[in-house]
Amino acid sequence: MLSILARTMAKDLWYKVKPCGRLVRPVAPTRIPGRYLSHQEGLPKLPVPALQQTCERYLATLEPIVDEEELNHTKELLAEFQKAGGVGERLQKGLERRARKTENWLSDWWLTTAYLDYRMPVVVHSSPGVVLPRLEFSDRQGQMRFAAKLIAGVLDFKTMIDNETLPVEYLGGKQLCMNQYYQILSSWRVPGLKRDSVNHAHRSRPPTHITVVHNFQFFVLDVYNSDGTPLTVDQLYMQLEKVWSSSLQTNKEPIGILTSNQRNSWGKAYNNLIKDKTNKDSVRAIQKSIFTVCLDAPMPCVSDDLYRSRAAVQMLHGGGSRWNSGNRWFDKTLQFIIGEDGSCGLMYEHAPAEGPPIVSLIDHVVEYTKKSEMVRTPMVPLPMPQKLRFNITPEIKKDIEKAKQNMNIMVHDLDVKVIVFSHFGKNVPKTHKMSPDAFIQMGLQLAYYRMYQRCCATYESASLRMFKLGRTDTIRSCSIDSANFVKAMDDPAKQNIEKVTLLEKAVKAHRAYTDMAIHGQAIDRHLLGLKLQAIEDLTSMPEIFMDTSYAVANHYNLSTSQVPAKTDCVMCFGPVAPDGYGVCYNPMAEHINFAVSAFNSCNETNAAHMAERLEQALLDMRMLLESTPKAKL
Ligand code: COA
Ligand code: HC5
Repeated sequence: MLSILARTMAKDLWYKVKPCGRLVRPVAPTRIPGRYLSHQEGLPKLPVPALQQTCERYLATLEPIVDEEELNHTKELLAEFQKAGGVGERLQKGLERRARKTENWLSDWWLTTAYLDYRMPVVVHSSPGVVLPRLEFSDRQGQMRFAAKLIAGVLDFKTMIDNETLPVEYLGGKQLCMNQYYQILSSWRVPGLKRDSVNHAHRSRPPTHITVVHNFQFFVLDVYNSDGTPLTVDQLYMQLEKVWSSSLQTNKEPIGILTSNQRNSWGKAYNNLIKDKTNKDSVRAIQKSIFTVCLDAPMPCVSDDLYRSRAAVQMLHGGGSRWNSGNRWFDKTLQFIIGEDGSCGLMYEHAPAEGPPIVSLIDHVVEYTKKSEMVRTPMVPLPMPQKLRFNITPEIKKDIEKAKQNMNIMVHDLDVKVIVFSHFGKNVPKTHKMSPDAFIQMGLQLAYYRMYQRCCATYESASLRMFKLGRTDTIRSCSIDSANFVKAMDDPAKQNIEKVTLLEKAVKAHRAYTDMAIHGQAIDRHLLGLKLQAIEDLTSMPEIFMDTSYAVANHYNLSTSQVPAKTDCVMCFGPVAPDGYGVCYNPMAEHINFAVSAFNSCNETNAAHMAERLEQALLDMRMLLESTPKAKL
């Protein structure tokens, strides 16, 4: 059989996927029944913005980041592109047709473009990490006890997913698409030679096991009793003890490190790995598990103020082949990571879902682990968790060695600084009647400008989940208004009153862009859609996409994302440009957790310096607002 069956993440349908990776007609729709579906059906469809609106807005976002000559050139290209009867109009019609025919014109394209076609390793370049507040334990018993509670907490959340009793989420007063919740458990990514795929265990055969990895050795752990009830915390604890004592050897091949490699190389190694039946069965068991739990070896000790930064890299890459990078299966959608020293968190493979569903799972699990354990444990003996075997041929060994080398290069290259900005949180911007998110983004703009004396293309994630199967669009935080503010802020010729007015204007403009983005009227996914439509139509690439301005606009020196959580956790991800920063933040009421990342191989960037500048910028902005009496405004 030439074609294989795979399930797309974007739609809850079975598709045939040809070996080339192209999706073809659905063959046997399988839909999730009940409340979920009726909610989903009530959601609006993602609109296609008007062509002229996108062209105008695109030009406006270029103004602070390209020079006048480039801007004028782009203006001409855009005029040509959008003229009546021109290429733009034709592509726009194609997009509108696609929007009529599909549930979401963007989601399949986005999944393939942003994730499945992206060939860099998922580690650092795609998969985010989450660090939980440090736990009290500092030994193996504590680690096991917490792991057992965490597993029970995730299973409790899973019950809500299975019963479709998850509370529907809201943004800006509108209900959000809940589809991503149904994609995060029992799913996995598969490497391909040119394109990856994401898969999800079939609902008619739901898995009942998780995988646990310790000292690079994987185990299948059944987490349900024969009557369908989940194992209790005590039962899970006993099972984890068994896993631990069956994996004491520390000289095992770190097979999981293969998943950290560049995707084409891993695709090739994968095909070779699963030629062996034992290996194939073991890989399948990991893939189809509900999630993975990584019981990590202790990481190097650091002082308290460096702890969070060290924990962030533990979640992002595991510290290298000497430490815990082999104690992972990076293609698994969800991996919970628990160290012996009280470090705890998770990493997730990004293709199936955005951060917010993962974080709401975390919030639930953290609350669950705080509850006292009342459940009585049945006295039935449980089977030994099954150790997964791998036959390591010389070729596989060579692939492992290569993956170790590449991983260690990535580890050395990633610079992460976590700061807890403790001076204020959402409270201060709110008292000044400003959007906290916009205030933080302006802080980032100011920090960047002070460091480089220029503005840069800036990405902030905006949720499109108001729409059926919505993922994200881009809020371009660098605007004419942000540029006016950052340039004025340190200008001694400017009065404070003028600076306040410019800050207010910049914050309002950012909030307005956010509203436009979450309502499906931003420019980036529309431009991407027009470009992909041109590829699909086999027409020549419109010049606006081959233009220097387009390259500058998509070179994000600042790649940022707000992921709010109830739990005081730190979220982190790597930069998306070799000379860029990744900045993820969790704004709480009275403090803000920031993780700033950069690459050591770039001489111009430094995560700690950027974090310091950011802290100073936010303090200076507050000082400005507080030292300028309201009466004068
Ligand atoms: N005066 C007083 N309060 C204000 C205000 C103002 N002018 N503007 C906003 N606020 C309040 C809001 O009411 C809100 O109150 P709450 O704390 O009670 O909820 C709070 O400040 C936060 O609002 P704001 O800072 O404006 O941001 P937001 O919560 O609307 O979030 C985005 C903005 C862009 C982060 C959000 O729209 C979004 O898209 N989130 C998803 C991002 C995502 O998916 N990230 C992960 C990608 S993997
Ligand atoms: C646990 C927090 C994860 C946040 C991840 C995130 O923000 O991913 C962005 C997804 C998107 O489509 O905007 C991508 N980004 C990391 C490059 C900002």
